[in-house]
Amino acid sequence: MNILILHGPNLNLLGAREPEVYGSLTLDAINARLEDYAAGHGAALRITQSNHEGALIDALHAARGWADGVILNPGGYTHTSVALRDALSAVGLPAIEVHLSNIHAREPFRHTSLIAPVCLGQISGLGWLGYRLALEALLERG
Ligand code: CA2
Repeated sequence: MNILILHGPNLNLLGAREPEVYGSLTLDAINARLEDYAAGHGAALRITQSNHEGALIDALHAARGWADGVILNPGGYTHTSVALRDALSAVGLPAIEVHLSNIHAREPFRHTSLIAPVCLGQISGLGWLGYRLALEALLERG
């Protein structure tokens, strides 16, 4: 299986600030763990991080015909981006939304996701492990 992993805005700062909220692993360290897991399960990953809404949408479009599924942490765009939701809906790939922190236990503006309704499910609050569990779920689902 081929899986696209999308990391949204500011996630390139992981490990540098707010470890109590987002954990102490850098994004590279998280990606390395996911690559290890995928390699051990015969899956291929394409991983993109961008601080730009349009670049995330372009990566989704470019994955058509290659990806069998998508794992995305849309960062702040989770709560605002109709365009990202439309893109995910348009590509029609099974997707899982992941958040490092528990968005439902934080400020009210983080409680709503515009993306989750077009995903298979959402994993929130389990730190980096959420990505691995999402990968496991997509691989298990086939
Ligand atoms: O919990 C998550 O994974 C979030 O998607 C993270 C977003 C936030 O806007 C969402 O509500 C929940 C923010 C990412 C910011 O990443 C940082 C990493 C290190 C230091 C500062 C910010």
